Amino acid sequence: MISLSNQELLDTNITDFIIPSEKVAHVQVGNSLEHALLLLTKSGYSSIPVLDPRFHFQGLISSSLITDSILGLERFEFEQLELKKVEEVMTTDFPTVSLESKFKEAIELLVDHPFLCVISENGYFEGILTRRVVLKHFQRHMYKMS
Ligand code: 2BA
Repeated sequence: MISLSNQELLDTNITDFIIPSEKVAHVQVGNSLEHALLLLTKSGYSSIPVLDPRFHFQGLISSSLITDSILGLERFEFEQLELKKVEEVMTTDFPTVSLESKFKEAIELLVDHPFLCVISENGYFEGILTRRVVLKHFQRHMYKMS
């Protein structure tokens, strides 16, 4: 059974837990796969957002999508890295949340996704909500309850 305080937690707005866009590693539409792979490698993240020049969210790019896209029949075609653009390879098949979203919705989505992109009404990229931040908040809540 869910107690009142647990219900309050589930009804909490996600806004205060967002990592803001300026702190999120990202690439822009038009960037080459080589640039994206460099950024992914340097940042240590396995997947990052793709934005347009006006900071509108377009998709996600990951190291595995990149390596898969340059895999030929017998070898990796590394020369493709500078020829292909991120928008040719990024995925658009994932859920996003809004500034109005609550923890309950976010938790359900974070089961299958390590982070969620937070998008405003006009498609502007506000930042991300990560599993780590949500789990940390839950941990704090658990200790307070015990
Ligand atoms: P992953 O890159 O697969 O990272 C999985 C977890 O490993 C992260 O979980 C974090 O706990 C740790 N980690 C990986 N790289 C790190 C780094 N450079 N610095 C500190 N910790 C690192 P979460 O923090 O829950 O992040 C979930 C996912 O959100 C990450 O998956 C990544 O795809 C994305 N992400 C997190 N912070 C980001 C940022 N500032 N910019 C871009 N993407 C970010």
